[in-house]
Amino acid sequence: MRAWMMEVKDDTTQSWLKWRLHDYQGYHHHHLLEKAEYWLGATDLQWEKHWKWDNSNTYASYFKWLPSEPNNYLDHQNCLAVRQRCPDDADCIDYGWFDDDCYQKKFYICETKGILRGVPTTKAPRLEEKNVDTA
Ligand SMILES: [Ca+2]
Repeated sequence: MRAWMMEVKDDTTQSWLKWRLHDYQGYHHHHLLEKAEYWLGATDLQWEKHWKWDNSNTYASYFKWLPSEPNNYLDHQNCLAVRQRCPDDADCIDYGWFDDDCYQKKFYICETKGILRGVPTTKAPRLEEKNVDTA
């Protein structure tokens, strides 16, 4: 079955992702997950500051950036990721977004068409967790 890097285009999907990652972490209790960062499927590689979802080839209009993000640090951060680990700011967003160097190794989240809570949908994200750094 074809799968692609997850696209988060609205608050419902963002909330679902947050809930699912909390659920996953609660289940596994693995130290690697405590500070885990996960790639999503958007980049601004083609046009700086214009984030495009890769699979649907559409520019993002919904964002959930962490404070001070995206910062395009060293002019070298063009891929989109989420993390739970927050700065101490009161306004920190749990599993908010940040940009990072595309060559960094992180977990990543893919989605595919499938079944979500028993309801057939055309776009039901399903988590597939893999640590690419297991070699
Ligand atoms: Ca960038």
